[in-house]
Amino acid sequence: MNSTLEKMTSKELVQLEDKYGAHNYHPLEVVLTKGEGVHVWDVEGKQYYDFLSAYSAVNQGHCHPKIVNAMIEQSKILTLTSRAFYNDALGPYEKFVTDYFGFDKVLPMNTGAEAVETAIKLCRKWAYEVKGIAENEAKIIVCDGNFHGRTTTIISFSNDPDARKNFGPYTAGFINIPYNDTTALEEVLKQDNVAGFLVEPIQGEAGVFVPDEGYLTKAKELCQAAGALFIADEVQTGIARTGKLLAVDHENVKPDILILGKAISGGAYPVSAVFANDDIMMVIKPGQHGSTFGGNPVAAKVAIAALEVVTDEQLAENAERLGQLFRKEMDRVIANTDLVNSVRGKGLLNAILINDTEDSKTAWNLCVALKENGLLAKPTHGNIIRFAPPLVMTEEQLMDCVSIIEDTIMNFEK
Ligand code: IF1
Repeated sequence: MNSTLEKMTSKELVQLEDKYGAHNYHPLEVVLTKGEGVHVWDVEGKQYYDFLSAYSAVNQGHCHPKIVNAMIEQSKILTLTSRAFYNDALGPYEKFVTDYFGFDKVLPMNTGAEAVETAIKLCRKWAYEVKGIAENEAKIIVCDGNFHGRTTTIISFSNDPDARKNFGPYTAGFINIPYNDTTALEEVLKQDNVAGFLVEPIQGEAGVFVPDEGYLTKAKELCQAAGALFIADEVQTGIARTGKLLAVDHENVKPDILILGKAISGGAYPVSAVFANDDIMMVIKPGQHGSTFGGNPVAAKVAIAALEVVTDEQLAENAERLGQLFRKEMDRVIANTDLVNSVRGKGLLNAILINDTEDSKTAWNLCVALKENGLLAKPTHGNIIRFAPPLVMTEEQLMDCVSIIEDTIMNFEK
């Protein structure tokens, strides 16, 4: 096979994945080869608007030159030392990123799931060594409908049968309560041995479920009163996606532990991070937690560049403004169709609810039609379609996308 002479077709590439890759995904049938800003191209050369942004990792747009350049330049000098030695990129990154998010300390990891695991370990250790909970008794409160990643511990407290079933035995020490329910939280915080509350400020996988205003404020207050840590998983909602740098900023709530991933690197490289102040973070001592790749020099340089782009290009402000416009336009479209029930979301993390059952193919088929018309999105939970374009989108591009979505909905036949 000579890739410069024979270019493979989409169909051939799909067949390769099907034959040689594990079947742990069911992708939309489009094979991408290039991305730039809000656009991606398939191997046949067709251009699309990307309305998934790699699940909100590519907030800064595909192949942002500043981020790519940071990655290339650092890759030529030093890529990995492990944490057995110091490297000259990590300290400056740690100073930059803790200033940026307003915490004493950061613990660098690579993927979102690893960062969630880190937060869980940190919370437990704090509970035993600072709060004084008896060994192995700590409990962490989590919400029904959560999505925090794919590790054995994390799926132990998922309610999604696909994510969980036949992966047991499960990790103990978690209590599930309904999302967006401060009464339930207050009740369960009365139990002994509660170490913390782990929550997504907006539930992503649950279908972009935005809690009531005041939920996060009240939840933080209740945690504080009970001496439990408020842990925000902003892997998906963070980095300007919802119209503020962090989704908790909408209510000016400061988490005790903040978890970031995805767009902290602009999707160029796996970078995640856990933030806390010294009274919490300093319970972890040398040898007690780590990662070969976490805090590597490329990650450090890429993350600084990616966060500078967020500030320089005012991506939070853009997400807020375009998000308002998008929901207004969708409301107008929805008023004229029976196919869609409603639109919800914050900033540029939105979803439309299709007027059909969860087991119907309607949302999937609508995504196929959107793809034909040049816009890529993916259903979640069968009848919900998530719309999360890169935040570097212009108003003109957004209105172009609204036309594509409107035309597709209006011409769609079940
Ligand atoms: C997949 C959803 C998005 C996350 C939150 C931690 C992680 C994620 C709040 C773990 C990851 C992903 C992973 C992706 C699908 C996806 C997702 F549909 F499941 F909900 F984004 F919308 N916390 N979310 O959303 O981060 O370890 O993956 O880096 O393919 O599983 P990771």
